[in-house]
Amino acid sequence: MNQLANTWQQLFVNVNIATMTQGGTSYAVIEDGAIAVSDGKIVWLGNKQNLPEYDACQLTIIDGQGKWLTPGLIDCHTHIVYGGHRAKEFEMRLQGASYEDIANNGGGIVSTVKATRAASEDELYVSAYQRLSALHKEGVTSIEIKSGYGLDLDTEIKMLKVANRLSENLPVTVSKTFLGAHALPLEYKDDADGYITLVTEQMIPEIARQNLADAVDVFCEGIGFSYAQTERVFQAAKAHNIRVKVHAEQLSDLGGTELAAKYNALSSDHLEFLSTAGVNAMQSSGMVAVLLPGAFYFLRETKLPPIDLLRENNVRIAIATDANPGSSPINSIQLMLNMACTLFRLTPTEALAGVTCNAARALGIDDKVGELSVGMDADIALWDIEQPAQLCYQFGVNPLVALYKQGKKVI
Ligand code: DI6
Ligand code: FE
Repeated sequence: MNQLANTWQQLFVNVNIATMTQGGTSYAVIEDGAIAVSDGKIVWLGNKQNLPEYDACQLTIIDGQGKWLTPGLIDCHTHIVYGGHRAKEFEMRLQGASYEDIANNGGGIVSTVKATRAASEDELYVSAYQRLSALHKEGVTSIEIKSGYGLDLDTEIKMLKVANRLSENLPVTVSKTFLGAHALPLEYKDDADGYITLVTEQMIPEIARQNLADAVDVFCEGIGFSYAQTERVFQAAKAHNIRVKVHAEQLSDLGGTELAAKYNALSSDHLEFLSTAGVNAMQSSGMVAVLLPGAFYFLRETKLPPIDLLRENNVRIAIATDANPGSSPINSIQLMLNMACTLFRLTPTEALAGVTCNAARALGIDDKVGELSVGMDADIALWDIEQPAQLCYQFGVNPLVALYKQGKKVI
């Protein structure tokens, strides 16, 4: 008997595997494959014909009955912790008000800030738990959650603690992002620079001290923060050894992406107005382009991100829900797979890479998750499909059959 196979605890057989080991250029399929798992990690994978001899009595065999395995899905950009909702604003937009009009009139993000400050940690936890559960039931095993609806130190910390609690109570890895520079709170109405001083001199140091954030994000936009203000936040993050990322070029081009590239950012997100110079900066820095079709759809945007240019320059593309109460109240990663193809004309291969390997890279966790290969965590989804493109093609019938987190069956 093979020595290695002695240590196996689980073995998936009779499965086709979309390993997602090639960035977006292919599903990197293994037909009639097998995956062996030990201590929550993938220890063998390949074609069934090459399986070493193993003792079937010593391990749990999972017969996939010819179905498909993919990596557990990753939603790399969300704002799922917040109080209240913005249905009223939705109605106003239907009557002609723009997202920017509403933001400039004290609605928008600031109205969610009010509700989030008023909510207890438990209340925020309960509503965010529902949102994360919905994503998890669609196959999500890793997620990024941003703060940014507190805009004061206590509420920002409250949000990040809720994100921690979610990771303790659901089998989902949570990457936490501090987004203090999301909007200007009312108490700093005419003093954006003063607010940035609060973010850089008080919030970031305290959040770093409590180890509450894996990354720092800024909304670099006309209705958010300027290039210079964004840079001040990046400098503070750098001083505390925290990676940065940016919401940039969503409604206009302020050059936020080029700036983020200088700070070795993980990703730049939205990107509808990204320039050629921005694409070039992404290419040379290796940043991931995170596209958010839900916000594009919900805000009825018309300007597409420069997808051909991103492709030609081999910039990795990730897809995420941007789940939030204002611009994407959509807690469905499967819908994003569909919208990435229908709205952004991504291929199904690119879309699936966008919620697996490239999403992992956008979070800096691609050494552990996002593809199925030896040494990676056994975060594995089993789907009742005949080909991977079905994950993007159809929406509304959930084809997830089973979900494993570090080898443990969680659905
Ligand atoms: N861009 C977004 O898509 C969300 N935040 C941001 O900076 C929207 C947040 C909201 O409208 O509540
Ligand atoms: Fe966002």
